[in-house]
Amino acid sequence: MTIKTLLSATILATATFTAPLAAEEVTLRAVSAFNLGTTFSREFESFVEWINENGKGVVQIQVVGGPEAVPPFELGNAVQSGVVDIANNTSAFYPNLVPAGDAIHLAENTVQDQRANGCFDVIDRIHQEQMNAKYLGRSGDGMGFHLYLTKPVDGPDLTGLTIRTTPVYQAMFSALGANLVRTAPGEVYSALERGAIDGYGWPAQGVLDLGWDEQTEYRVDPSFYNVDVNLLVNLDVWNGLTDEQRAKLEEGANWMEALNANNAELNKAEYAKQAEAGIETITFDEAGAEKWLNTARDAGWAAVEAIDAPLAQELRACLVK
Ligand code: 173
Repeated sequence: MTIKTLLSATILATATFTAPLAAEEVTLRAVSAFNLGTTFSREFESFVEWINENGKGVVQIQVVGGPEAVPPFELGNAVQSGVVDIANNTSAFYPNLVPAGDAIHLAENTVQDQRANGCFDVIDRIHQEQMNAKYLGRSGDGMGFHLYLTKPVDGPDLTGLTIRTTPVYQAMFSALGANLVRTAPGEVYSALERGAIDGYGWPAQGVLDLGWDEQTEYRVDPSFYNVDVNLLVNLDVWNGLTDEQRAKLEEGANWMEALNANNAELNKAEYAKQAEAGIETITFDEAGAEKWLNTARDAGWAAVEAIDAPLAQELRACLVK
């Protein structure tokens, strides 16, 4: 038995023992796709603390671990099958399950706007139908993605560069001529160190947390898209909870989403720290920036349309206003 199988079996066994009984406190087991204590797990861990504080006697969450517990690209399957009850995961790590999930990072409005205009329900519906998961909430709003490089570029042309990607950057960077290598975050540092890649896509925040600044010379501005890091609950587990337990989790998710408003300040602070760490900013001129952002948007939506045109249209209508 491998460690992973053992871990899965342990989680499964424990989950069975804690299967919800009416009106009793239930403990849900959660895994994050991102290293605990780093950006993209932090809001999730705050959500867990909030639930454990405010959900006493109703619902509790036990964090089992990060990518060392379940590899990021397998976490979608783990929440789908119920090996974990809750996942903190970005749509880019489960394109096999919800291919049109790529649309979420193309959003130009906030998750609060999407709750108000019905888009959140569409996103929830596709997660339920395609992934057997309740889409509970989102962190990351208000933060864009960047291209980080070990060598300079002088415009939006990535010909000849080998760039680490995920589905987030795939359509855009390949439209701009890059060679792409898809890896989990855990492989980026050594790929840079070996010179196997000339750069990587990553959000505005988190580079220093992961120590990648040691291997990074440049950040390309402007940023594009909107980060999505999602709270997903196995649908069978969700359906087995009481109304009170579900309401508490929803309340916690709303509380977590309010934290997204801090990202504007956090982005600025992170850019200052990157500069201090010696990362230079390459800022395209107006025409370059326009091409960069238009390619991001157009190639991004074209990729979602190629996956499911009617769904792309439905999502675009409520994600861009
Ligand atoms: O670059 C990535 O690994 C990625 O797609 C992502 C998405 C959201 C948050 C952090 C990283």
